[in-house]
Amino acid sequence: MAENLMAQEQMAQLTGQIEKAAGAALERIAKLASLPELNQVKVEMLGKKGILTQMGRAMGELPGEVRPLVGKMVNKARQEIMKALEEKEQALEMQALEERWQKEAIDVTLPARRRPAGSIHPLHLVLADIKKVFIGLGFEVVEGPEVELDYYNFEALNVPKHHPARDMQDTFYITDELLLRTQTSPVQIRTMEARRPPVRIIAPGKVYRSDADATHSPMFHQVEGLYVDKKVTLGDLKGILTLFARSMFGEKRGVRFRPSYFPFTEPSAEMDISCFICEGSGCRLCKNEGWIEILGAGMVHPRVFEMVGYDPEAVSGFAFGMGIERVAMLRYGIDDIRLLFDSDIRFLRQF
Ligand code: 2NM
Repeated sequence: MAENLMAQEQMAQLTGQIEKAAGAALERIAKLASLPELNQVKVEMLGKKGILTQMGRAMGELPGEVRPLVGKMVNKARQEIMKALEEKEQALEMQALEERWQKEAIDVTLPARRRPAGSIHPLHLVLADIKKVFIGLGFEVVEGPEVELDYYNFEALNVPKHHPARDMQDTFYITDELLLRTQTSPVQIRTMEARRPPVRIIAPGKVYRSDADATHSPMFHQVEGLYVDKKVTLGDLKGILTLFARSMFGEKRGVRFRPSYFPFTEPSAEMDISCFICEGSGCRLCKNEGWIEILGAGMVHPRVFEMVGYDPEAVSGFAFGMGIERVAMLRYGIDDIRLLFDSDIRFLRQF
């Protein structure tokens, strides 16, 4: 009986302790506000000195008759605590996720950031048009070195040793024999050396002359053309270049050829087109002339043919050259060549 009483008292005490400890644990869990905190408490409660382990251990020390009941309680308390931890963990994980979603939320209805699209440089627009016309006429595009031998830039083009064009003041010399090409004609010479007629080529590219003002740049671009075959005539020159002028500047364009002089052609000419702004009546663009100079041309000089090993009695040809900047400035009404090289996007975006 006394034993029984003892056991009952012990049980009441134990139950109280268990309830208290479990209540405290549940309360603590309920107050947890973050995952790191929860993990710490979890380790604490499940660890060696943790409430759950201690409860289990205490069970072993109970007298046999109270063990089932107290054991049941302990198990219930353990389950409740485990469940509370799990639920808290889930709730906190969800909360953390919600916070992250909130923070990383993207407004997919916002307009996309604009990517600057860029545009084609006016010199490239003009060159593309020039190429298109001549490719359509069976010409091939050929390129060559910008650092040239004096031989290809002057000698083979029949430019005499003391011609003003050879002057240090006009030409960028690197050594006595090397220079920056002043025209793309050396490409034509190299091509003639390498091939037999017929030759139908255009040579676009950078050229260099020591000259700088509103209409001259020390580096600029040229397109030169060459047509060599049996029986090429001045009539072919006029026909092809007239067709080119009208494709480039409009079918209504009038053209005229004025006599000129180049050491590498004979006869030589400048080609003018009727002003596409005033149609010939006179304006600022054509300086009241009604005509605009567009290119230089001529029949290839026999001496040039001899120097590339062609027989001037067997073949003939015409050649021409134009400045791309000049054509671009005329076409787009640009009054200062430097605008083409400043790379100011406010300027370049207009084309
Ligand atoms: C021009 C004007 C006239 C020309 C001549 C040659 C070559 F290599 F065949 F002799 N190429 N380009 C030429 C002729 C260039 O530029 C105003």
